[in-house]
Amino acid sequence: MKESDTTRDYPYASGGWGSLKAVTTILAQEHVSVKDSAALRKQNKPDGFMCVSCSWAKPADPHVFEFCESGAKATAWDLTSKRMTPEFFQLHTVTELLSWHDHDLEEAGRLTAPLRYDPATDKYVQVEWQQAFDEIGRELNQLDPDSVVFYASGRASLETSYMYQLFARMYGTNNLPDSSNMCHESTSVGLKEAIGVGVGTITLEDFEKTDLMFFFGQNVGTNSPRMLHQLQDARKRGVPIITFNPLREPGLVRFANPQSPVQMLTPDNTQISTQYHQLKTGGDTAAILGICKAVIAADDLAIEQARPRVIDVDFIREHTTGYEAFANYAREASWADIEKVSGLPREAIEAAANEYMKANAVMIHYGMGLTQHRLGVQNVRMVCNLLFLRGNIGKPGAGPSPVRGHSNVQGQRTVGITEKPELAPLDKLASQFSFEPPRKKGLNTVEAFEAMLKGEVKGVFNLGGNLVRSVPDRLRIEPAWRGLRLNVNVATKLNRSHLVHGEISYILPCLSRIEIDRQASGEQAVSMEDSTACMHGSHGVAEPASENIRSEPYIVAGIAKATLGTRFNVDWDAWRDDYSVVRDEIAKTYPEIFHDFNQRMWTPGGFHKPLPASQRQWKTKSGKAEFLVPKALGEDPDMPEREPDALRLMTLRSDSQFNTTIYGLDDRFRGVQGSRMVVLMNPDDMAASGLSEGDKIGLQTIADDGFDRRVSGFAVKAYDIPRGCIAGYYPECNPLLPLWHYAEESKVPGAKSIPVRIVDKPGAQASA
Ligand SMILES: Nc1nc2c(c(=O)[nH]1)N[C@H]1C(S)=C(S)[C@@H](COP(=O)(O)OP(=O)(O)OC[C@H]3O[C@@H](n4cnc5c(=O)[nH]c(N)nc54)[C@H](O)[C@@H]3O)O[C@H]1N2
Ligand SMILES: Nc1nc2c(c(=O)[nH]1)N[C@H]1C(S)=C(S)[C@@H](COP(=O)(O)OP(=O)(O)OC[C@H]3O[C@@H](n4cnc5c(=O)[nH]c(N)nc54)[C@H](O)[C@@H]3O)O[C@H]1N2
Ligand SMILES: [Mo]
Repeated sequence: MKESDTTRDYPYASGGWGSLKAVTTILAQEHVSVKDSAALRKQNKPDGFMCVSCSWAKPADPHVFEFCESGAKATAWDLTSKRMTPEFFQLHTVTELLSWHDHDLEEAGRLTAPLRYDPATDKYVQVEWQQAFDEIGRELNQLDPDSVVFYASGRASLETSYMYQLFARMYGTNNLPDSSNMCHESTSVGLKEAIGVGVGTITLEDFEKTDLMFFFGQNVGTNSPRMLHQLQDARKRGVPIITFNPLREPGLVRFANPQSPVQMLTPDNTQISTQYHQLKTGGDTAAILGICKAVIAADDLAIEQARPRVIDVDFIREHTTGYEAFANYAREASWADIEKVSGLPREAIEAAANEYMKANAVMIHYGMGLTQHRLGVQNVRMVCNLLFLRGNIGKPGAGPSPVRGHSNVQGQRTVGITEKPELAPLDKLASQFSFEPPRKKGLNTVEAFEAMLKGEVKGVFNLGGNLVRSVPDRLRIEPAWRGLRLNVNVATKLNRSHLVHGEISYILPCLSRIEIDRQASGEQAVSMEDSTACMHGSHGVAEPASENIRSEPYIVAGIAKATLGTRFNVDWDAWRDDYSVVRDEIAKTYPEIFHDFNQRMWTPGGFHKPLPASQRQWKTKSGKAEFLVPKALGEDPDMPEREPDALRLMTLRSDSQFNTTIYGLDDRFRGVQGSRMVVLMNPDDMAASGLSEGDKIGLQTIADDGFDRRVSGFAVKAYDIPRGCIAGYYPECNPLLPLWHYAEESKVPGAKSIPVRIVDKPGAQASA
């Protein structure tokens, strides 16, 4: 058993000099000019652009450099002076480019002109914009709308997203999957059921009022580093932070603030986690249940001894349903089971419970470590159960905090990108635009690929993203993707999904949000929603990468017009020329959220979307906040009990990537260098399998559907991770993740627990 409730020293604090050095390195690598690098000063500022990396909140009073290492890398990646011109595509066939590494494809620079695949030469060839729009419109009109999928990756603005969903619905389908289908959909489903809104309820001010924070399965130092500012301030006030994570993540252990030179020169950087519990992968329901069990036991004892109650009796009585059933389940659960599934000793869980019982206002931050499991939705419900016990929602300093991924992934949902008709304001759209929107449920991401494997999907429109890399089961998906009739890609850079072309494939290069967007009515701004449900305006500051690239609204409007003609009551040209007109329409559709949108978008710190749950109003089925009795402690129906050597593989991000965009091959925080083909493993598991550091192995998925999923060439690296759990990188490991291995209620792929076995051990015959 690992020592689990102390925090050992770690040589690589996150932030700090290493981080500044990484920023200057990437600026040099991308040949970003001094003039353009000045853009960094405008990042996440009220008069500048909103970062294209993560969706963490943007404060009203930003720091001088309100960006982090990851954000600076993302900016440099877009501002690169490298270009992928039509001449580049004349020199390289698609077949040749398919052999390039993901990193090299994007590293070759920004796309500069619209391109169409030419089967005769196997090359992408430049076309005129209008020609592209016309052909795409013609093709779409020949396809059955239900056989076309409109994916959105999460970066596109509120304006673009609103236009996109309207276009898809006027065209005739609710097939509007997005990246959150692989990400926080477990949150959208779980929180909606439990508290009536599918998003977190905390804001930045809550950090000043909280007196305890938890982290479950979120890697702040790598994936939302600007949040470290709030964590550090809270730690200075003495707020404890309790982390549950199988890996000892350096970014959750300590933080050196690069904006504080004094701190960087002294070893006295801030300790982040005051308790660090290395639970087993998939052990969160068990661990949270253990905390709840300890709280309920303490409350039972208080009743017996006639002392003040431990649970918030008034909150539970007035605001919740299902408490008794849940409490009984927790009372009856055995510590032996909880210890076994969580991999944590009872004392460790009780130590966390003791802090919880002392605190008056508690926030729970969480990420992919909770959502990307077969029981991902249940994990989210367990977070709510724990919060409800002491009324930790709808009061200052308390609440659930799902830390979102893409910079506008939450906002896309807010303005109608969803495959679920009940979540879109269809009646409103019908009257606003005098048309009959489709009412049939659309396909989410997993369903879109299930349908594609059956040959039912003929066209895919990708508003960003790199689906052949980011979705599960790459080896099954790529051949199906090749069978598409139409593949339209709006993108800033070339990626593999563009190269695995269909019969007719387009690459339509778009502006990055960092760039100045000039339209007929002048320079345009756009807007997005951050992880705390605040809306922000953003305007570009850098010159566009090419004169021949277009904004996302321009491209969506152009294709919508070419497809729909004058059949509908939308002046797409007017929307294209002036985005404030689009914002007026958004305000009409959603007056409570977006009234006076054009003025309010420049509110410092953003304007907040009203969330009934934060006022203790519950838009749930029962009208109350709902406790849930978990259906299983941690049981993963795909994890074979019968195979004792089975390992659970979690797939992770490094600090040198943004999803499928690979900036570099190092993972500085985890001490991995020069290759992403690495498996992190407990030294005892290595010994038991006869492996030494650096040995090359293959992994094979344990599944009995007759499809052999394996990836070879991983180097073994000893790591501080519980036995039976291993870690590798996403997207390299995606061929191992079966498409059907997902959370039942949300269909989020179980990317954090793939059952695998080791194959191709050194010295052994390759196994069958
Ligand atoms: N630099 C950078 N920033 C990013 C991204 C990026 O790729 N690079 N991606 C963006 C996107 S789209 C998203 S969704 C977010 C993702 O950000 P996160 O939610 O932090 O996602 P991951 O990096 O996938 O890993 C999450 C953490 O979960 C832990 N974990 C794995 N399994 C379990 C488990 O069973 N239980 C618990 N408690 N923990 C577990 C892992 O050790 C890891 O520390 O980041 C966003 N920000
Ligand atoms: N095994 C495993 N699989 C996972 C995950 C995991 O943890 N493990 N995480 C999942 C998660 S959380 C997510 S969010 C998905 C992400 O999946 P995707 O949305 O498919 O992937 P991204 O890598 O975010 O998309 C990158 C591409 O977007 C384009 N792009 C970049 N900026 C812009 C822009 O401003 N506009 C447009 N139009 N295009 C742009 C570029 O061409 C770039 O190549 O992957 C999921 N897949
Ligand atoms: Mo994500």
